[in-house]
Amino acid sequence: MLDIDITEQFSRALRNSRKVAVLTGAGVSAESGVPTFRGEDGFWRNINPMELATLEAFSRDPETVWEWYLHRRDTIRTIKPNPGHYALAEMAELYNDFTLITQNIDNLHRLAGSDNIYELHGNIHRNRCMDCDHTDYTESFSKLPPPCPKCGGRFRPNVVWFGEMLPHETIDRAMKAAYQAELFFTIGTSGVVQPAASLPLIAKQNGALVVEINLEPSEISHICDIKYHGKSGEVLPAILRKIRELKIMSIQEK
Ligand code: BV8
Ligand code: ZN
Repeated sequence: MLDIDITEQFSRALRNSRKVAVLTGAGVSAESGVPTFRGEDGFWRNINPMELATLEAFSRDPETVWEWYLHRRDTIRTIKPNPGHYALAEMAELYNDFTLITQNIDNLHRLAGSDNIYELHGNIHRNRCMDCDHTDYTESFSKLPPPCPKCGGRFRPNVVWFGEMLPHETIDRAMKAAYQAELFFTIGTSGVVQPAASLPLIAKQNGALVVEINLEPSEISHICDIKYHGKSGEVLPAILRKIRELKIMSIQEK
């Protein structure tokens, strides 16, 4: 069981923060077996995911893009949340105001019991009609995107592709949570993709203590006050244990 060093500043923030926000990326699901986006394991049939996750690729070759999502749905159906997902779900119970913002579309935070989740880039299990906006959880296994059950239009995965706007309400609420946070965690993200990667900076600029948990330094490490370079599935449970100890100490001191 990993034991981690906690600075006095971090322990004060863990004990006293009322508003906590968390941004997660593909790295938080890596220990569940979900390939990350920019790691070696992220490629599919030697195609870079960045080239597949676009409307242009889907319009040009719907079959290949649709098949990539079917392949990822199949992978995700077989995997489970890891201790990092569960630790975040339990951490949320220990704070009045805890917001979980994820770039991931794999639904693992919800499976681990988290709620109040902002899925910035959508959810892989949902489809959306490009003509009438109807969305549903069609578990379609057809080789080609199925027609929309409502209007017969063109169905697509209900995720945000590169070059597409994020759902307004979701990103607005995520930015508000970052703005108001006293303690902000950025976990398992390379900090490359915008506007998600700007959230830690918004938190920092508005006075939050920003803590990074990532396997290696990222594009946003330089703005983080505290950095744990390790596996989120090990570091998060260790932080959860510290929070519990601190909360018990606070009760005993009263
Ligand atoms: C938008 C859904 C307005 C699909 C995804 C030029 C400059 C700046 C920005 C842009 C630009 N040109 C275009 C843009 C905007 C673009 C962008 O940011 N591009 C980047 C690449 C430069 N953004 C957009 O297009 C967004 N829309 O901005 O609209 C607009 C429009 C046009 C032009 C300008 C503006 C929409 C972005 C959403 C794209 N969709 N996903 C799908 O998944 O199929 S993003 C995709 O990347 C995934 O969601 C993924 O989560 C996300 C971010 O990647 P990470 O999560 O960080 O994953 P990554 O693999 O990179 O890193 C994992 C990290 O974990 C690593 O650091 C690794 O070390 C670590 N790790 C690994 N294992 C562990 C671990 N850490 C801890 N524990 C472990 N065990
Ligand atoms: Zn439709």
